[in-house]
Formats: sequence, C-alpha cells, structure tokens
Amino acid sequence: MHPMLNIAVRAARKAGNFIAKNYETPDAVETSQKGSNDFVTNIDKGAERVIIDTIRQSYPQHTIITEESGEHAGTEQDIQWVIDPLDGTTNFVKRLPHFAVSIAVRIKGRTEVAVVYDPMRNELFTAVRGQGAQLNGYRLRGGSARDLDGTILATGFPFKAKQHAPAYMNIVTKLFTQCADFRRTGSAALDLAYVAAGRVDGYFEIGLKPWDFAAGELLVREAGGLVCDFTGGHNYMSSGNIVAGNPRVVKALLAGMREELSEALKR
Ligand code: 2AM
Ligand code: CA
Ligand code: CA
Ligand code: CA
Repeated sequence: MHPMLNIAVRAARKAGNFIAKNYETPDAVETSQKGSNDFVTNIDKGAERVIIDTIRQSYPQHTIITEESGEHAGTEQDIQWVIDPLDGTTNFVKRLPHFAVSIAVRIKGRTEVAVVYDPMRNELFTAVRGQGAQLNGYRLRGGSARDLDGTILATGFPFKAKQHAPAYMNIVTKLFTQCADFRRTGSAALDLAYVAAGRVDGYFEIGLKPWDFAAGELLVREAGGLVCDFTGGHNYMSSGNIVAGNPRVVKALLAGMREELSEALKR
C-alpha cells in the first residue's frame, strides 16, 4: 500500500471512531456558531486534532491544511494534506447519521492519495492516483448513464452564498425536468464518493472549499469520472463550483446548466 495512504487511512479511522463514539453521547457535543447557518462542534475540533497528531507522527515535515485550524506549515511545502475532519457537521448536530472524514494528500498541487471514511456505515473510500478507487477494498466503477434520463443527481444548496439562490434554483428546475430525481445529503465528500461508487449518477454544487472536495475529486477520477467547473473548465480549485459524474453525464449536466448560469457562476 502507498505509505501515505496507510497513514491517511489510520488517521481517518481514528477520527471516525472518535466521531461515532461521540454521536452516541449527544450531551458531550458542544456546538458554536461560525457564521450564519454555519456551525462547528468540539467534535470537529477533536477529530481534527486526532488526524493532525497521526500525520505528524509519521510526517513531521509535511504541510497540513484543515477546515477548522487552517494551515500548519511544515518545512516541506510541496506536500500538503488537505483535511475536513467532519464533513456534514449540520447532519451530525441534528443527529442525522450521514457524515464523513475527508483526507487528501497533494504533491506539487496534484492529488495523489484520497480517503473518505463514513464511520456510521464503516465505509472506507480510498484512491491512489493511477491505481483506481476502492470501497472497503473493492474496486469502484462510476455509473454508466448515457444522458440524464433516469439519473439520480446529488447537489448541495448554496446555504451560505444565498445570492446564488435564484440562478441555482433555475439550474435545478432545468435539470429536474431531465433527470429522475435529486438527493441533497449535506456531505459534499460523501456525494463525490457516491458518484465514484455509482450510487448517484452526477453531482454539482456552488462554492465548495478545498477540503470538501480534495479527496472526493480523486475518488471520482479514479472511478472513471470527470470533475470540472460549471463551464467544463478547471476553475473549481478557486471557485469551488463543481460538476462531477461520468463523462457523458457531465456533458449533459453542463449542457443543461449553460443557459441558466449567472455571470458569477461561469467559472
Ligand atoms: P461541513 O459540514 O464540513 O461544514 C458543502 O456543501 C459543505 O458545506 C458540506 O460538505 C458541509 O461541510 C457544509 N454544509 C452543507 N450544508 C450545510 C448547511 N446547511 N449548513 C452548514 N454547512 C453545510
Ligand atoms: Ca464546517
Ligand atoms: Ca465540509
Ligand atoms: Ca467540516
């Protein structure tokens, strides 16, 4: 096994077990507000600590970037761990058992290793660049849809950037007439993992952060899928506007979205 995948899996399992244990003891969960409609708990921070400590034991020189505590610079800037310790905090707080730990390793800006771990279902999604994507050790192949007909699409509402709501709703209206149905799960990392697993056929969302999609992006690619921005380009690294699915589904999604995009979403 890739040595960094080994450490990423160890960190994700330790953090996932910590989250699952605390899911059983709601009184131990302390929630505070980061912004409007945006919460963080002591469990997000505790899981992050577990992950950082695990990585630091093996790779003290690497740089670590996390949602809750930002950048932990190492002497090695070319190797960056991009981490969301708990993706789906709103679900966790509401006691809706759908959330995950997301860990990616980027070397010179290219993602080499990805882990998304769902501790409630004990599902471990992994990928190494060029070596495919797996779920609990079994090879993943994304969905085989040829167009949007009959597809299930995952998405996330722009819960923070509500100025995008009108354009977003226009996109949903347009695509809804072409697909079978939508799912809105509340965890971007699991949405992307589910695209990789073919559990949903396509996915799009506005304004993700790097830690939301760093691991999921590699899972999708290694399962034979594509990830791009709303115009088919590569601006999603900065815009966080993401479309994912098999190449034919992505093409159909982009075609459906095209006329509904506001200027701000054309990147
Ligand atoms: P988080 O739980 O790590 O903050 C993109 O949709 C990301 O935003 C999700 O993966 C999730 O990451 C967060 N998110 C999704 N829906 C949300 C909501 N309604 N309120 C706050 N955060 C949300
Ligand atoms: Ca958050
Ligand atoms: Ca997240
Ligand atoms: Ca998070």
